Amino acid sequence: MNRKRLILSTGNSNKVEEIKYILKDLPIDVLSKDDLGFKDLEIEEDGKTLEENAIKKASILAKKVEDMVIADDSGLFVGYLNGAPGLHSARYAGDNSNDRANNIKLLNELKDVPLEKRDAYFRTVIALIGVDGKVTILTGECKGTIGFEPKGNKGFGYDPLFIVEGYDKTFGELGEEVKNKISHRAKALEKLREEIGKMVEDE
Ligand code: ITT
Repeated sequence: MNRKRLILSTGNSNKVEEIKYILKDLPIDVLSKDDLGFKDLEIEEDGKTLEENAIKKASILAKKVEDMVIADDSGLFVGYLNGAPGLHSARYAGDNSNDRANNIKLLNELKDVPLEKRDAYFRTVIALIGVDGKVTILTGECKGTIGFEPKGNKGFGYDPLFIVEGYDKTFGELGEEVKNKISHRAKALEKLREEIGKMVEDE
């Protein structure tokens, strides 16, 4: 029997690495859209929620392949900033922004805000589209605090600023082995693993 394939609809190579690492023991082949030659497939994220964006990213690619597809839409929600950058985490510092510019903007927005008011959480929403077109949503969250300066050079995005609850260290310092066990994405992928396990068993 051919091994099943799961295609990742994301242009973010850091996410691809994390997802492949977390799902490495599943009895399926995990491939990115770049692996399949869809590198140039740009999908505008114009939804009003992470869910809408995740479903849009997954369904556009699902129409082009005959395999299961997932997309991940994630954001950092800071309490003091009423949930910003949230849905706009990727482009917080402007349309052509990058991780560094986003981190600088976040630090500026929280200038002089004391530690006890710097609570935040990451949220990941994964949309899974089965070969029958069925959509399943899986979510994960991770709580923490925004630090006063970047620490550590592991991970990506806001990781160097995000001090993980119960660890006293940023994801940038903790590194992939810890992050991929406890992160928002790891939690959503743990649920995905169960769903896919069921699908593989059912056949
Ligand atoms: P795709 O849409 O192609 O998957 P993206 O980078 O645009 O890639 P999102 O729309 O989900 O991804 O944007 C989320 C942004 O939030 C991302 O660019 C990072 O800046 C940040 N982010 C997401 N997950 C993160 C994580 O695990 N650690 C740190 N920052 C993260």
